[in-house]
Amino acid sequence: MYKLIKRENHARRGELQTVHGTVQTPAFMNVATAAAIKGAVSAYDLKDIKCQVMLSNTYHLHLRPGDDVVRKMGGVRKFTGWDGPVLTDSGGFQVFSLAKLRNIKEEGVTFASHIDGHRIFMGPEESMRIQSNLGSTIAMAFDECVENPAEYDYAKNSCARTARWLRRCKAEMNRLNALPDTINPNQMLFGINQGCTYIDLRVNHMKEIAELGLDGYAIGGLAVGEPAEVMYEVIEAVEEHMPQDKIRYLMGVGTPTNILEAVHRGVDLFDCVMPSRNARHGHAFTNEGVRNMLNAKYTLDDQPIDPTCDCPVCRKFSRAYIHHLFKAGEMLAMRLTVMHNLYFYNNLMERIRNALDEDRFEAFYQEYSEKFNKRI
Ligand code: PRF
Ligand code: ZN
Repeated sequence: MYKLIKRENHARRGELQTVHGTVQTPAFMNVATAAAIKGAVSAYDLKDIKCQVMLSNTYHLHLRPGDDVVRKMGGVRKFTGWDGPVLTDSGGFQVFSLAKLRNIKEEGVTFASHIDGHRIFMGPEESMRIQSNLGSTIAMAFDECVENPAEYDYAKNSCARTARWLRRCKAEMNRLNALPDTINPNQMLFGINQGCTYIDLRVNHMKEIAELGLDGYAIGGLAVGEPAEVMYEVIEAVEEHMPQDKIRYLMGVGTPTNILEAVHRGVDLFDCVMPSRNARHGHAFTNEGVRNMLNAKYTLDDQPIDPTCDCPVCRKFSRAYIHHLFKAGEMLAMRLTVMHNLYFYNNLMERIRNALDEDRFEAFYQEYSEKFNKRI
């Protein structure tokens, strides 16, 4: 259940109560696609980096090790050792972005595995059954993430189908949650808004799915190549029609600046591979902007990555050491930089929450929205 605590203009401070713990929002979810955070970060480390929610993937875990295996091992929380809330993405997005030779029909999607090419069918019911086997706290509806750009007619038909799929997801989840041997009989379902960049499609779709009384609502199909300004316009248009008493999740977004802009427009929940992916390329997020740890200027720099950061990495290691680890190709370089970046994101959300609690989010937003984008 989502509880709205307070608002500052459109920005919202709230909490999401789940059977696996309460999530303070706005919040960032730490991406563990194949039940592992890339960069050798384990459940062991997650509390140290202020993680509240872990995110895993239906598509990846269905292919490997198989959701039947994860189920037998007690679900994704027991399997990974993370005992807090877990959100699983439905596979919709990954089927469309990773799998080859897709064939979309009313029933669902047939596609070739990106691992060995074997053909698989996934529709709303299959996605819900897999997510039920994974035993996640929150399951995402099975959707089609419409490509950008897309023809209006294509987007319109796809959107209507995603809405029909959502009803099927809801019915299947109700059935699964009521079975006697379900890992998480309280699994929640979030619906996903689509409609490409067509405002009328977006708004109609949102109005339609808002009536289903789901546990939360996501905005999907953004950050897929459209300019940031277009993304912000879509959020503004859709947000007006999102229920106030339900959590709002912007899928796969984004930079610290994108997150601030979205919180400013009324979004509560985020996930993105950026902190871990950028770290693996030596890019560290800081309060002053993005630092490239491969830069030779750090060879003899005894400062931490970010002197204002109190993460476990910044408390102990110098830029010089991390620079050396990257140059030497040591995997510790990635692990330390991923830990710092995830902490930066989770801590950014905490700073946003504190600012909202103290009625100074607007000032915080003004101070940082540009700064975070700089390359230093
Ligand atoms: N749908 C699903 N997962 C997603 C997206 C989507 O549209 C996106 C879009 N940025 C990221 N992850 N199911
Ligand atoms: Zn740090």
